[in-house]
Amino acid sequence: QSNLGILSPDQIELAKILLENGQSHLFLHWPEQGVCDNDKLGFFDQIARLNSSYPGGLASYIKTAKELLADSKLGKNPYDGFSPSVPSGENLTFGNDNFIDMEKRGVVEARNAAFVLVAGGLGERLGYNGIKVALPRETTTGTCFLQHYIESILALQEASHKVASDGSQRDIPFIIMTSDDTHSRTLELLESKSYFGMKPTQVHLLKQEKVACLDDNDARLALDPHNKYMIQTKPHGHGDVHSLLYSSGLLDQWLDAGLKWVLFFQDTNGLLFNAIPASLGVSATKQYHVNSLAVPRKAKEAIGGITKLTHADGRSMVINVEYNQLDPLLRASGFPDGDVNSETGYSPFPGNINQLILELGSYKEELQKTGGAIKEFVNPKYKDSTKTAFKSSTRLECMMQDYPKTLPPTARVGFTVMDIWLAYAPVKNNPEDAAKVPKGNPYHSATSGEMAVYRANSRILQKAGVKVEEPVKEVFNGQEVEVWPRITWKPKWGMIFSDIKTKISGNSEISQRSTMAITGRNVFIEDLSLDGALIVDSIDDAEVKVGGSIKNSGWTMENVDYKDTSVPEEIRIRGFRFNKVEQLEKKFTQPGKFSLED
Ligand code: UGB
Repeated sequence: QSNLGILSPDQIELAKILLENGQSHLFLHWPEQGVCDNDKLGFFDQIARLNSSYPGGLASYIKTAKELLADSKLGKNPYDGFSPSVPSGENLTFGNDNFIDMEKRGVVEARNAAFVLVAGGLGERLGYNGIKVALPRETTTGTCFLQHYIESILALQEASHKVASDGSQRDIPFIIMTSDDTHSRTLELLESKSYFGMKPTQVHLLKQEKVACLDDNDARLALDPHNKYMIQTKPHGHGDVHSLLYSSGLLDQWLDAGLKWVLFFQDTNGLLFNAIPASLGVSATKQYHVNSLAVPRKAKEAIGGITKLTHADGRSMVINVEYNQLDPLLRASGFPDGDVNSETGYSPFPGNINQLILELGSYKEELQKTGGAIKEFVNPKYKDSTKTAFKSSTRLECMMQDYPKTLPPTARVGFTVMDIWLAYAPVKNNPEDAAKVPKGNPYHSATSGEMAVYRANSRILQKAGVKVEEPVKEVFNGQEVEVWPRITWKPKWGMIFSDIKTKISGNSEISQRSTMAITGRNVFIEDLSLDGALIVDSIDDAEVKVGGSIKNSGWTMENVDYKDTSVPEEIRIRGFRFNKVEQLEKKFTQPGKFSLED
C-alpha cells in the first residue's frame, strides 16, 4: 500500500505478515503518507514486539487462534477421546519417617535447584491495588510474601551447603516472571529492601509480554479502543514462563553449572516452603521429570484437578484439568454427577497447587523441540448462541502446568499430595467474594491465608512436642476462621521438621491467646509456658534459651471492616488488626549464650 512508503524493510516484512494473515483491516483507516507517521511507526514498534515475543511469531499466533476459535465455535471438547480416571501418586504425611527422609533428601538436592516465581498476574480476583508479592504473609511481623520466599530460599541454600558432600557452595538462582503490570513495582520492592538479603546477582527478572486481542472468529486482531494505531493486548497467562526461560539462555547456564531441578511456584502461597523440601526429595527419589504438588481438593474448588487421561488410541497422561473443565469432562465420560466429593469429603482428583518441580535435563531437551510454546486455549464470551460475535475481544492463553502435554509417553510424570494445612493457603479472593464461598470450601482470602500460617506453625510445634492450645473460631470480614496462637518464625530458624525438633526440648505450652515471633536463628525453646506475647530477636552468633513462665496482656485482635478506607488496604482486606497491649520483647545483639532473663 502506498501509505506504507515511510517504512523500513523490517517494517515492510511485518506488514506483509499481517496482510498475508488476514489483517488488512488494521490499515484501512490509515491516512496518506505524511499524516500520523509517528503513530504508524509506533504501530510497527508494537507489532515487532508482539512478533518477536511469541514462539513462531504473529503468523503462528494468528494461525493457532483461527484453529482454536473454530474448535470453540463447534463446541469441540479439548479432551475429546480421553477418559478421565484418578491417578496414583506419592502421598506424604507430615512428620512421619518417610516425610523426614524426603525432607532430608530435598535439602541435599536444593543446591542443585533453581526457583522460578510466576508473578506477572495482577490478581483481579483479589482486587488489591499493589503487587501481590508485597502483601504481608502475616501481620504479626509484617513480612511480605517476597521476603518470605527469598529468606526461605536462602535458608534452604545454607542448609544444603552444610550437607553438601563435595563442599560446593553454589548460590541458588531465583527467577521472577513479571509483566508490565508488576515489573517496576517488583524491582522497586527488591531494590528498596536490598533484595531481602539475597545477592542481586542471584535474582533475575523476566518480563512477559501481553498478546494481541482477537475481535472475531477469523482471528482479526483488535485495535485498542483508545488508539487506532495500537493493537489491544491482554495477558497470555503463566505458561509464558517456559518460553521466557528458554529464550533467556539461563537453562544452558544452569546445566553447565550442574543444576538438576527447576521449581516453579505462584505469588501468594504462604505455606509452600513447608512442602518444598519433601517434594524435592520425592522428585529425586522417584526420578520424576515432572512432579506437581497437590492437596486434597473440594469438588468445584477453583483449583485444577490432577487427572489421568487415557485416549481411545492408547495414549495416556497425568495432567492438570482446569477447574472449569473438570466437571464437564466427567459428565461427558460416564460420571453423571460430575465433579463431586467422595465419601472422604474431598474430590477423588487431587488439587493442583501449581507448584511444579521439573528435572532440568529433560526440560531443556523438551524446550529445544517446542521453543517453550505451551498448548494454548481460547475462552471467547459469545454474544449469542450463533457464536458468530464476541461480547468483548478475546485472546489465546496458556498455563504453566500444561507443560507435560507435549511430553513423550516415556516421560516420568508424577505428583505429590500433602496436607492442605501444611502446604496450601493462597491469597486470591477479595473479602466480599470470600464471604460467599460455600461453607466448608476454603476462602483463599487474606484472612484465611494469614490464619493458615498460624495454624501450620502451631501444628508443627504440636507435632514437635509443644502443647499448643486448640484454636477458637472467629469471624472476620464475614468469614469464619480458626484462630490459633499467632506463632511465627524465620525460615533460618527451621526449614525442615528434623531441624525444628532440635530447637525444642522439655515440656512447653502456648495458650491460644498468645503471640510468639522468633526472628533469630539459634533460639531454643525449653520448658516454656507462654500466655501472652513474646518477641525474640537475636544475631546468628547468639544462642538463646527461651523458657520459664511468661504471662502478659499480649496482643489482642480487633475487627476491621474491609470497607473502612481509613485503615490501610493490606490490613483491612484481612478484617482484623493487632492491638499490641503488652509483650516481652528481647533482643540479643552480642555473641554468646543467653536466656530470657539476660
Ligand atoms: N500469572 C502470571 O505470572 N502471568 C499471567 O499472565 C497470569 C498469572 P492466578 P489461576 O493454585 O490456586 C492457577 O490468577 O491461573 C501468575 C492454576 O491455573 O492466581 O486462576 C500469577 O501472578 C490452577 O490450576 O491463578 O489458577 C500467580 O502467581 C490452580 O492451581 C499465578 O500465575 C490455582 O492457580 C497464578 O495465577 C491455584
